[in-house]
Amino acid sequence: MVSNRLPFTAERRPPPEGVRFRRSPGGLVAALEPALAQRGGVWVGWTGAAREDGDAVAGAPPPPAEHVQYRAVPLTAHEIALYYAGFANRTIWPLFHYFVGQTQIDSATWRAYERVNERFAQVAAEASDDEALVWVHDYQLLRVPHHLRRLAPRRRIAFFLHIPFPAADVLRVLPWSRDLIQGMLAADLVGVHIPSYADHVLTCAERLLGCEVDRAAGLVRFEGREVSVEAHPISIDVAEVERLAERVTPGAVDAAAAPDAPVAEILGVDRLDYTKGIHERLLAVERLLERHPGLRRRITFTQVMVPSRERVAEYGELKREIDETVGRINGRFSERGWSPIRYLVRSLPPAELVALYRQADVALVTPLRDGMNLVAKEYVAAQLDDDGVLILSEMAGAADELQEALLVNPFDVDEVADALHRALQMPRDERRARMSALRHRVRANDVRAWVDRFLDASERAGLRARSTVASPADALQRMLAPWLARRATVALFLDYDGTLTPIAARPEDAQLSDAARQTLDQAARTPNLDIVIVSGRALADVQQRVGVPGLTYVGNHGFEIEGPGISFRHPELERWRAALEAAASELEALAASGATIERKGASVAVHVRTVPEGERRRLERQAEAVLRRRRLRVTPGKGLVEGRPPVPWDKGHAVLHVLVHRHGADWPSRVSAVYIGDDRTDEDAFRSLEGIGRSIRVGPSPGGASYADYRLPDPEAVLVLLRWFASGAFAGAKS
Ligand code: GDG
Repeated sequence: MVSNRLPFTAERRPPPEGVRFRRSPGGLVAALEPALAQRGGVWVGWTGAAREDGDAVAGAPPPPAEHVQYRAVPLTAHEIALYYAGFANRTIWPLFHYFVGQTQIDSATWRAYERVNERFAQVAAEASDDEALVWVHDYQLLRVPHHLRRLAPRRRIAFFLHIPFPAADVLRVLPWSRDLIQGMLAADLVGVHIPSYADHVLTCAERLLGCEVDRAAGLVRFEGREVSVEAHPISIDVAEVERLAERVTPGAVDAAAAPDAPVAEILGVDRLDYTKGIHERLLAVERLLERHPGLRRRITFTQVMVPSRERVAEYGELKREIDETVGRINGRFSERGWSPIRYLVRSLPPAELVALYRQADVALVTPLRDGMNLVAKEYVAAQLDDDGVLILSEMAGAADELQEALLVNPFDVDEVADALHRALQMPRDERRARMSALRHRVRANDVRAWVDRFLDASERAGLRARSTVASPADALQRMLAPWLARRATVALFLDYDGTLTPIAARPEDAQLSDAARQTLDQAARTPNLDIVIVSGRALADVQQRVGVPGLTYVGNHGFEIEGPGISFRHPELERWRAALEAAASELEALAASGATIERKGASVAVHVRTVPEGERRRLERQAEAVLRRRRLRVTPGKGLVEGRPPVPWDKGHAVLHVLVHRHGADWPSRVSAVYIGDDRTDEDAFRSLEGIGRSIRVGPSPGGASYADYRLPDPEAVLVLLRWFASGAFAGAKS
């Protein structure tokens, strides 16, 4: 189990006591721990105390069951500020709850989030083996599946998100939206509360990552794996709520039947949070009292508010605002012996909370947006007499299941006030009909049943992911086909090293396989297919290595181009020839340390892949210094440093030059341009084609960032895709 917090809370006490821990109450912990104990397992999480506050791990309470261990992920106060109070609670939390204007965009907090998620993944990887199932929880850890998959490719991973997953147009506000979806999709199963969140995950995977999606089956094909996306509505510990409710004498007052009855109880229970709609709810109570003066002295609204996220500044401001509104409304309506609002700002013991549930005639659960909302379900479970009315926000995930509640739009103060009035007038028969239906449903999906179902689904998803090794090239074909079918011609640009051939330690060893050459040969004769080989190598070198006539060749990162009807040399080359020669001669001195110097005419490269690792950085620095002195442009590559003329010309310019020269300036309406490459220098071409062509990055990119639309794992997969192009099958889809 991996969650932001271990299942206990840390309290800082004055010395000598220091940090003290208390077990967290709550249904989720109560359900997860027995599941862990039964299978044997480790719970990985943060203790809640900063590393500077002492050895939190040592002071942690022992696990309550045999076969359960706690493993703490240490965080410094600075990391807590950036990762937890920052990215998790000031960026993801507001955005995923549709508070776009309140979403902070700050790359420093993002970097900390990434770092901390990686650390969680490391601890989880160490605490598990390939037989284990790793269950990762919630929005603080969206990147953990990604890092865990990298560290332990065969782990079974399931992820559950406890908050809403937003629509694609909202998610894309975040500069790191793609990273977050990729992070989750590294799991075998992504679980959310309700079908609409699952739909949003599928749409985001499709639109933001270009994944192939099977909506009917709830599957995303991502990096050669099939990921299940499923709705699993969470629930509560029904038996525990019922047990506590039985000890309470019900205080239900039938306000409708006895118009002079002294008091009807309305209840609200929330963590202090702007998503919970507490302020709007108070305004609805005020509106009720304004409109129905007869209800004054006869109703009391109790709001329990548990302080939370005190490290996040917005929560302090919100608290002040709610305090003021409570004071204003009480000031306006209170009379001797009666105040409309009872305001409890603290966490109550579970028995007291359930007593409030049982005694409330009406529960007012009106979040502006909520993943599920457990308070609604707890209130229902506590109504042992099937009495009581639940007013529930349509914006809570719980509204999907709890349709017999009075559903309201929490932003509409009038509507909520009307619903309150209706609840207070509701005939007993209607109350019982509604509440018994609700209670029936909540009892049928207890949190233990939820855990079992989620674990079963994880097993199934893990098995499927292991048995279907979907070919990534096949998936890509299916995605490209409809786009290719819209234009008559395909221009396919292929990088050489790392794309058509695996990267070799010495550049001279990177030979094209016979299979690849035969496929290129066939492709050269395929109608409506224009193949262009693009390389950083000298033009003559790449022409000789591929050796297929009829293709277009781009050498020296675009400075030289040759093919049917085209012969181009960049006009600036002559001017820089002398500087390149001089630099190359000077660089020969590095050969003594094992580097290879490659003179490519329009550029010069120093290869250090053959140099012992400890020496490489020093040689690279020396090479860079020489090139800079000659005023050449220095570009790092995979195991090499290159110098080129300092003119704004790269693979991207060359690709556009070929397209315009061959097909005219308005080529995008007639030609589908596809670029496949693996290197940093290919990113220039990806960027040039953004939106007007399609690009595919081969292998991983450092830090995961790329301008490419799609990915393929290796040159083998490129060859599979190339065969499909060469067969002409891409034209088959044309209508
Ligand atoms: C997140 C999602 C999703 C409240 N006051 C007291 C107290 N509570 C307990 C309630 C309930 C829990 O806190 C609150 O759960 P919610 O579901 O309402 O909301 P979040 O904390 O925002 O939880 C949410 C949930 O994750 C699970 O997936 O439903 O949508 O936002 O259990 O009873 N407990 C005690 N004293 C209090 O005063 N003991």
